[in-house]
Parts: sequence; structure tokens; C-alpha cells
Amino acid sequence: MPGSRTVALVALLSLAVGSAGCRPARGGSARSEALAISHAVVVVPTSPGEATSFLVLENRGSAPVTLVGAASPDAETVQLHSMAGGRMDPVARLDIAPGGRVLFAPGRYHLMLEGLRRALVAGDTVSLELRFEGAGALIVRAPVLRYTEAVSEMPGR
Ligand SMILES: [Cu+2]
Repeated sequence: MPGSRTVALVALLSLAVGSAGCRPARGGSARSEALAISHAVVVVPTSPGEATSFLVLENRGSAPVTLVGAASPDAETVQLHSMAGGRMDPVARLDIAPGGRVLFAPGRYHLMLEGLRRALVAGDTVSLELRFEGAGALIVRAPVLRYTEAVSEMPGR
């Protein structure tokens, strides 16, 4: 069937383009003097009322920085979670050394948005605020993407 061959070819092409990293990044980014957030995405919720967010957080300053919380106008709470052995645990504080980079990605840290105030669908944008001890807050606008697309936005690990 010529039709299915075309579909297979298109799928192959988009895979090649994706792995070559030739398309513009869609993840949100924000920065302050010392901190940089990039690749910020929110995954389309799979269970009602909660969503996961991935991003990259960098400390480009010369002093350690501690992430102490997060918030979003679209959720009642935003928790920082770690992931180990398939289990999620809330984390109260996360230290980032000078020059350090923390990956919030599947199987690692992530932000957990709970008590969503609206239904999030692909194409929406969510505002996330990350709060740092003694370093104020940083707000990033993250696109809502389907899981596979969200994961493909994350840099190599
Ligand atoms: Cu979680």
C-alpha cells in the first residue's frame, strides 16, 4: 500500500530531524543574574487534577543557591519531587552548587502540580514560579506538551 509507505517515511524523517536537534526548542526559559531555567515543559495531565513539569535549572553564579519552593496560578500547590526506584518523594530543599545544573526529567526530579485550577491541554501555557532562598524567585512560562514531546524537549542526560 503506497499510503502506509508514505506514512512510514514521514515518521522516519521526523525522527531524524528530532534526533539531529534541528527544530527550535519549545521549552520555556527564564534567567536572573545567577540562575537560568531552560527546557521548561508541562506534561498533559494523565490523571485529573495533577500534572508534572520538567526543566533544567542552572546556577551560573559563584555562590550556592537553594530551591525552596514553587508555585503556579494554575495549581493549588506545586511540589518538588524526587524519583527513586519508581517512588516519588517530596523534597523540601534542593541545593545547586555554583556552576551546577539540575535536570528535572523523567526518573529524576520533577515539579508536581496538584489541585489544577483548569484543564490543561496540549498547546496551553503554564506560568511556574521557582523560589530560591535569598535569591528571590524566577518565573518561567512552560508549554503544555504530550509526554513524548515533553521528553524530547529535554537535553541529553
Ligand atoms: Cu511527583
